[in-house]
Amino acid sequence: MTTKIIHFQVNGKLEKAEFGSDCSAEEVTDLFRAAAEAGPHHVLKMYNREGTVMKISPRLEANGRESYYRLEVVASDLQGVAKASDLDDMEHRLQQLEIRVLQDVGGTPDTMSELKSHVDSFKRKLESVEHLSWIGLFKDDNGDQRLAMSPPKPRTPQLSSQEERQKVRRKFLNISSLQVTEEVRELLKTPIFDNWQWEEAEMLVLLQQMFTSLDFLTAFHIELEVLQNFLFEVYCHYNNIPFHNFQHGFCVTQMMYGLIWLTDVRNKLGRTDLFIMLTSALCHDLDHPGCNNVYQINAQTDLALRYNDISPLENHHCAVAFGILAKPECNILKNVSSEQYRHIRGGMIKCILATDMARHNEILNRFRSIQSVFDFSNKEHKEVLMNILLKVSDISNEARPMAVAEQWLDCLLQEFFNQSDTEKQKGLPVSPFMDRDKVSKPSSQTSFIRFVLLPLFSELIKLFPCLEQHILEPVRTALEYYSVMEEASRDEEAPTKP
Ligand code: BYE
Ligand code: ZN
Repeated sequence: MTTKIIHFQVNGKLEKAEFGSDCSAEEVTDLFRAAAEAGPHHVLKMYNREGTVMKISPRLEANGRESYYRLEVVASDLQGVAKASDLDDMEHRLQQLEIRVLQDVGGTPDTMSELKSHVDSFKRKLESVEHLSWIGLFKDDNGDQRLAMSPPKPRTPQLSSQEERQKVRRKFLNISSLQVTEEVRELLKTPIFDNWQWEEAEMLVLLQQMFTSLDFLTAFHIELEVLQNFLFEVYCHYNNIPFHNFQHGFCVTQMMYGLIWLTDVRNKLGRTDLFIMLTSALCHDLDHPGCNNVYQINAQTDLALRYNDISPLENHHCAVAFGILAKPECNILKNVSSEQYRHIRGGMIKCILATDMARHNEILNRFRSIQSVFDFSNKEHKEVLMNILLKVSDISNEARPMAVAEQWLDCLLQEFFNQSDTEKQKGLPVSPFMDRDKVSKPSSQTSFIRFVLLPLFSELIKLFPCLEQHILEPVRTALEYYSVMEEASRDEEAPTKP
């Protein structure tokens, strides 16, 4: 029999484990479980120096002191933890008990009321996460938790399979010659448009409709086939992730299109500026990996290295956009003069880089300072306005009908939670607003609307008062809705005693 020595770090301490080759898998796991002071329902993960997860088994490779592994308790598998349905049962029993106590004593004792309100509040808390089962908090089978909890792949660009994409391409080309109905063409020009009703091939046709109806094909001598190739490539370069996917790119473009039609920028900005705005909107999140700049920088990803921590994502989205345009069959700019190409490229770069929310105040303040003297013939003024219009389109989900907006919020939180889970696994700092233990939909949205959306939208409305009913009013309604929800959950946390 041989003895194996494993050096590993757990809870900040370096430890050494020794076991014989005749040990069972269970014994080895128990050994590490004890070292990590983990309970039977915790999931353990062992990482080697490269950050690769190692299977905890008797065959675990022995290592030296300098090449110690890292042992982490990543999560509880929630077995043995009460679910809302168990609580229903507990509540029922408590009710029975209450009736009996009432009969015996003639009133509900204080301790009983307290107990009841605890069960109530715990139940609501549980229910509020249970309906978020898509986040992956609840297992739906007893499959291998270790597999289920394997670290999320940092990027899944190929998730929408080649085949699936070709199907979308065929359908898009098939239906692209059909007329979009008058009703849909009008809806496309407003924030009440519901993106959830459309499949990807249809969205591509709607994008084609937007480019066509703004006369871009004529103005920039774009052949329809090249536009279609371009749109399809854009679709292919969005990843299959919860929020920053093709649907988001579509929605931002559609909102920009709406803003162009609802305001008179159509007559005040040139065709080229409108083209820059719509195309930037479409490309502004290309190949988004699902984790934000803070993560890229903290995890020292390839993107952060490539762009020296300066807006790595936005630089990347923009670079991918021009990578698509570099393919002749997709180059919707191939027939414009080199001077015009330079102008469009410069404009798109500025617009896309301005979507980095870390620069939100910088850009909003720049707009504030010129808003009262805004001059449509001033090149700099126009550039700031274009940045603002893209920023507004980018974060304007709450200006959409409630049912449309709420689904988007769920997608966003899912992506945020995925990021914070990865951060926890890698021992990186976790942003509190991404922590599933700390955020709730109402509290995040009331602050976001109060401190981000309303100040931004109000500034734009000073320049375009007609936008008030289209974007400011729905956002105010959303704020009321979330405030009521927030108030209700606050009451729940601090039950008022009789
Ligand atoms: C932003 C930055 C990056 C990605 F958690 C998305 F409260 C966003 F902070 N967007 N886009 C729309 C949003 C929204 N962030 C929030 N609400 C939105 O409606 C707030 C977040 C849920 C949180 Cl700003
Ligand atoms: Zn975006």
